[in-house]
Amino acid sequence: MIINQLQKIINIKIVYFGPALSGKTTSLKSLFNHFGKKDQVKSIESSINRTLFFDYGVILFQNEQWQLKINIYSTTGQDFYIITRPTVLKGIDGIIFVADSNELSLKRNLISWNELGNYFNKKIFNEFPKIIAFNKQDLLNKFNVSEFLEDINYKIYDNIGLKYTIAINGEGILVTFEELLCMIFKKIYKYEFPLKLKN
Ligand SMILES: Nc1nc2c(ncn2[C@@H]2O[C@H](COP(=O)(O)OP(=O)(O)OP(=O)(O)O)[C@@H](O)[C@H]2O)c(=O)[nH]1
Ligand SMILES: [Mg+2]
Repeated sequence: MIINQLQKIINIKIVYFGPALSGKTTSLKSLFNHFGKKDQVKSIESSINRTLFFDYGVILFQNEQWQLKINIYSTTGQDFYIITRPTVLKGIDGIIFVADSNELSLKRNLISWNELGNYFNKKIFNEFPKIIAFNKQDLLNKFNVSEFLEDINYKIYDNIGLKYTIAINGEGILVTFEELLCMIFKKIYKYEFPLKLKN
């Protein structure tokens, strides 16, 4: 988060992360669709619609004084471009981990979750605002969520939420985004608000 007191702009960065083809790009586009900004997502894709580097878009909120600029990215799930992922994760304020709920994808979700954790200091990652969005809820052959949560040792994490989404029709996408924003702001108030009162 970057707070520019002079220009009255708060910059936030949020990333959709997850295994290949879990629905990261579809989730991001669906979110922008909610705000009527679907055409404003910048994507670099292969000829078969796979994300090459990342997708990116900005959503702006404004009150009389302050502008809130939310920069939203999705990483590529293609391992060939793995080098781009830590770069996209730099300076982030929150993560939406898009899990593929297909029962055949359980292991790929676990590998991706562990990879994500390895980009951060353990303590920071445990406290970091993050939501696991179990996407593709429309599928019939889904894995058991409690199995996944047990495998990642869910209980050790603070600031973590669980949501269920169907990115192809937008179900659960906005509420997931809103909950992550709440977590991010709660964290900032907790740590920064008392400091501000001193001035
Ligand atoms: N059934 C179903 N399919 C979905 C859902 N969300 C995404 N998909 C499909 O899953 C495929 C991959 O979606 P993408 O959004 O491109 O996935 P991604 O995670 O961005 O993929 P990479 O960037 O290549 O890693 C597409 O065919 C989507 O239509 C969903 O909620 N349900
Ligand atoms: Mg993608």
